[in-house]
Amino acid sequence: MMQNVMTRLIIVAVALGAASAAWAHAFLDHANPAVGSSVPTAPAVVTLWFTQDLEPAFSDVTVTNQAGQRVDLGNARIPSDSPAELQIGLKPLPPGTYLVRWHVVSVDTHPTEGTYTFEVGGG
Ligand SMILES: [Cu+2]
Repeated sequence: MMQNVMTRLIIVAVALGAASAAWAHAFLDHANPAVGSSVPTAPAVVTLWFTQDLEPAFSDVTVTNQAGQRVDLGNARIPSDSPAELQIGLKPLPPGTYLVRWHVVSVDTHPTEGTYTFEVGGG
């Protein structure tokens, strides 16, 4: 009897472990401009690639300058042919450091968020 219960618990634990591995959260995989990078010319778009497909209604990204002002165009989008990708257009950026702040909900409904900076060089 007791052994039967233990066996069931082990089966449940293994199943949960497998499920969490299969449904990992959407973490930032890489970005362009890259995390912490310095780019010589101002990019027109910031693109983020995540480790899991995103829920468009609950996923957004903003880009601000050192004064905290928005420099993005407010047009965050997830390409229909690339559901783990999040893009946003940028205003013309003068040299400086910019903060990318993202918050997304993956298709498994788990929210994640993060920030990173990139620098546009002064030449
Ligand atoms: Cu998750």
